[in-house]
Amino acid sequence: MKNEAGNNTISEILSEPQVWRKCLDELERTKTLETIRRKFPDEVEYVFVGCGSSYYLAQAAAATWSLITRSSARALPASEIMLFPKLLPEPCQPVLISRSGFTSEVLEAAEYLERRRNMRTLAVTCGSNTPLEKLAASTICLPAADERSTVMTRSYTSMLLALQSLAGLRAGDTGFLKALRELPEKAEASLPGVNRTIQSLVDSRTFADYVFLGHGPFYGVAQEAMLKVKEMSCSYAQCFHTLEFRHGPKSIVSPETLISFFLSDSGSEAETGVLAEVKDLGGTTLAIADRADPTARRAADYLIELSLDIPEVARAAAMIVPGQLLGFYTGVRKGLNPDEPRNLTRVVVLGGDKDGGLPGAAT
Ligand code: F1P
Repeated sequence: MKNEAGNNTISEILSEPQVWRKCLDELERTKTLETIRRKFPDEVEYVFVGCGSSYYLAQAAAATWSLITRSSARALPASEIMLFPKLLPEPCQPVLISRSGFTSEVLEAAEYLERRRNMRTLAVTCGSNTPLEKLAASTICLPAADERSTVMTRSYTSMLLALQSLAGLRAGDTGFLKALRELPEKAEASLPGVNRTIQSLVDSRTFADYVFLGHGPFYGVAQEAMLKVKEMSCSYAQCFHTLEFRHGPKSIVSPETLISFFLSDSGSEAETGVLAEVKDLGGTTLAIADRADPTARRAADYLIELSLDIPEVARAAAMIVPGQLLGFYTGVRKGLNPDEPRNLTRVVVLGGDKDGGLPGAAT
């Protein structure tokens, strides 16, 4: 395949349903999650930790954990643990998320938690034999989900699915676990239509800036969509909880701003109310839903319906894919190469510690 701009990234995005199936099958075959389930406590607060995309993944994982296991969970950037360690609740169960397993802040957090706070940590990564795996008490490795690209796409969704599966296992929620197992096949069926809709949206016009809105498990998804558009298209993008958008940020609404709504079931009426309001204010709207109600249909300039018909929390991984595609096609339209995003490297290694970083890591 000739080396067109973004070849690696688009093929990794379009491979997601197959990679999800591969990762879930491997976790099932090795019984990794059952082993992890027995090793870690139930009754403490889980704290999901990461950087960049992996922090936004942590947000979606923490919301999933709270909703599915009914026990409290939160997300923190790894740098917060480094700089404000007292923010960490005591006791808690830290879960450290890093595609590479080389990111300095995550390694520093792992070292601090394991050695200074004597906490056993669970790590989730796509790398093999990484410094993170050496530091953590247990590690979930998903090598099939790793990417050649700098930006995280299938690694975000696959690591999220692994953590959602662990939550379902912990809660004994067989319906949720079944929905996650069905997701790859259902998402594979809707992906070509989603891809075409986003391509035609980007082909139809460009936007001055982007806003992404979501609640619950879809807030971390909206955050990640914001980052994908920033990383791959160097566009200005913001993210808010949907109803928070009313409290000031809506002053920026204009036809040149594309405002994307990740619509949930639980918050559908309230979220669709904001969608209708933004449309009335003259904003350009993209609604991403499983199935859109008549109000959403009327207010959406562009509409993605995933039609997965599975419980909303199980849809989180599939909901980010339109955001990944929006960032990709917008970048290509702007003449950029999403495989080589401006100013970015695959791994952020602070202080130039060459041993700790992959080739090309920032210092
Ligand atoms: C985290 C991360 C990515 C970002 C870029 C630099 O990496 O910040 O989220 O997109 O690739 O690294 P990791 O800790 O998940 O490997």
